[in-house]
Amino acid sequence: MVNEMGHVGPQAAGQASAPSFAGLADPGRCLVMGVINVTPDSFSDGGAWYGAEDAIRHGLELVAAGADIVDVGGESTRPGAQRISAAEELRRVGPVISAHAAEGVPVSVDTMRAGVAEVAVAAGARVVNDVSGGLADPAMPRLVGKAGVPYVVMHWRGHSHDMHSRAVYQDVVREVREELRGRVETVIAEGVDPRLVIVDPGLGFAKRPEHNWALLTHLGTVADLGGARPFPVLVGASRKRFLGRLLGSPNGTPRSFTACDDATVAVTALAAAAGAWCVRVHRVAPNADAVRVAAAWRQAGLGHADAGFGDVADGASAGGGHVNL
Ligand code: PMM
Repeated sequence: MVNEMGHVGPQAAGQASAPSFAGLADPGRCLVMGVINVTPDSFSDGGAWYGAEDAIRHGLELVAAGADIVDVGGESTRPGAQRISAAEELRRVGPVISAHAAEGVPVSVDTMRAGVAEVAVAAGARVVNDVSGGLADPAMPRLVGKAGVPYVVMHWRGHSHDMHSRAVYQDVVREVREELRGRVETVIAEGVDPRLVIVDPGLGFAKRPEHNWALLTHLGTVADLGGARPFPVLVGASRKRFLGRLLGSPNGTPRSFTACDDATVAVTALAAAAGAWCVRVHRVAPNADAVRVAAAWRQAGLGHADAGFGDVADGASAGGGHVNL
């Protein structure tokens, strides 16, 4: 299929069959990506799997619980986080990636650095997940293009230490889509195969709660990037602060991160029913159930013109009988 950028695009995420990528499962439903943060300071699980042995054990537990892929990251992106060196990042993620690859587990590497991505792919990572969408390290798109692996291009406006000041939008859905579109055009021009591009609205990254909700209810708009066909979408809502705020106490105290796992499952069900390609989550088992429920929901709706609800906030009915992306 050809999208507005004039490129052959990926298979539409909102079609009955999801896009498939070599080396990744293709179960015909939204995939579940289990998070392994090999960091002392990630906002939701910092320090829990900081040592390689703990991280490897945790990752294999995530796989046993139903993860289709594990996402290994060594650098915290929590609001206010300072950067670490590339050497330290590699020291953290290298052994964890190798150990999972040796077990045949599909691994993505969560990194903004081309040098780290290169070593990670050589160690067996099958996806590069770049929260900066190629902005933090201009060498990244070319490296990913050469490696020929799927590339998650997330919407990002700058490093974590001051991202809150950048959370200013007139129309967040339109602006995120346009900025992502610019990034996708650039990475394709740098050599990334358009069929290997996955987009991500970047929930919580230079986004206030109302921005996250608007993006979640317009995943289809974000995914199509203004073109004829959507790109696959990855959604990373798990344990994020906007869920804690929603569920906080009447005096305004947010819920703790780990007490937001049920809310994460609710978002997973909605996003998967809306056609998301993958959800990135900390607790895998209930989210693995939720994507199966959503797949049955979508399947049952196929062929029934009144079964969908399109981009939720528009109240539009989905033409294909299931929720459109
Ligand atoms: N969020 C975090 C880290 N990596 N990657 C993608 N593609 N999308 C996200 O939303 C995302 C990410 C931060 O969350 P964590 O610290 O709990 O891992």
